Amino acid sequence: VIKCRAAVAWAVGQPLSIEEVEVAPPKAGEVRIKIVASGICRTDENLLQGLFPNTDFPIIPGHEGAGIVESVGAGVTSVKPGDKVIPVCVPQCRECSFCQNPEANFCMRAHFHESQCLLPDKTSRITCKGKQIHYFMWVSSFAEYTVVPECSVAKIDDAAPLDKVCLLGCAFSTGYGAAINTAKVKPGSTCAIFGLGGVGLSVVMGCKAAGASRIIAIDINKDKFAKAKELGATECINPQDFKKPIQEVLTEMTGHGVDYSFEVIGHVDTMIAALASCNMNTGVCVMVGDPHAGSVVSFDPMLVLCGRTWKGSVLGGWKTRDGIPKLASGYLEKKFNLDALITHTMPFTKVNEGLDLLRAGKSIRTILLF
Ligand code: COD
Ligand code: ZN
Repeated sequence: VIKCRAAVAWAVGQPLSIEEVEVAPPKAGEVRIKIVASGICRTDENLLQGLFPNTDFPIIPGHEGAGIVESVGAGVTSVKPGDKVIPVCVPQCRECSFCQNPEANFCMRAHFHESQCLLPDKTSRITCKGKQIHYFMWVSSFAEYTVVPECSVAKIDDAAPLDKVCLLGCAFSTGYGAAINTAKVKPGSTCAIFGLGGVGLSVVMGCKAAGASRIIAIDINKDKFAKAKELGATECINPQDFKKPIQEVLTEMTGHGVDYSFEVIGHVDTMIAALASCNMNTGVCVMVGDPHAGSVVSFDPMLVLCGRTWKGSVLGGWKTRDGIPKLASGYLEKKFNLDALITHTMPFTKVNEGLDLLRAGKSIRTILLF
């Protein structure tokens, strides 16, 4: 058993508490990881605000981490102690029908199918003050050590800097893949991205890499525009600067709507606005933002009847254990810029300050160092 520190959420709405926890050795099929760095994502904040009703407290948040394998349980073959890894919030079991389908990435062991608040044997390896602590999406990277199933561990290049590639655990992979894999943006096309957080800015990078000639970035916080332009946006607009609905503004700007639109906020109204912003016949709208549990969207069916495509994307469509190592190598080959997403770096014990920066719209990504 390793005694170490972790940021524990004891109940909804409370600040995280830095606690000493006990992390038991990995059982068969499990991997114990020493976390080195972790990003803070909006989804962690949503968890703390109680927006995931099927999630149990006390819990250790964090799902954008990177670390080094400390030890492995019986039967683990894909990683060994000392390997650099990214624990992934969408597993890849390599056995289920989705894993065996080359077009699919939402493994049947992912959280919509199987709760990931506890390990597959319905226990946790982490305890604090005698209480069992729950997992967040089989990652819980706001801890110095975590134990996760082998199907949730991606082995990456030994040369990868963990304080940067941790962003491949969520933000970059989710956004970049939504453009490249899910929308399959074509060269010369026009794209609109709603929401310029770490995920939305990664969509901007994906659209640029795919050769889009017009990339319109949309946010109610104009402080995000400079970074969006740096990463490839050709125009930035704030819906609050217009009297008309933003979908009408975009339709006027482009003639009959964009080729690809992306919702990267998680609000029902911006989902409809994004759908209506792409052209009525060949437009593709990709939903990336996680809607609040229980939200219901109502929309005019004519929006889709004329040919528009409305699709979702989970973790950018990557098969995680295959795709994330390739992205880590791509970063080492300087194929894309993760560093631009990092606005703050701090010791993990300051995690509440990092969350405050996200809430205030002042950070893109804060990297916690362990
Ligand atoms: N119109 C325009 N922009 C808005 C609006 C609005 N009405 N409301 C908010 N925004 C902007 C904010 O100003 C902010 O800049 C941006 O939207 C959101 O950015 P962040 O930094 O708060 O959020 P991210 O980028 O960290 O994450 C956003 C998601 C909602 C995409 C994320 O939480 C999520 O749901 N992920 C997708 C689900 C998924 O694949 N999950 C895998 C693990 S997270
Ligand atoms: Zn995330």
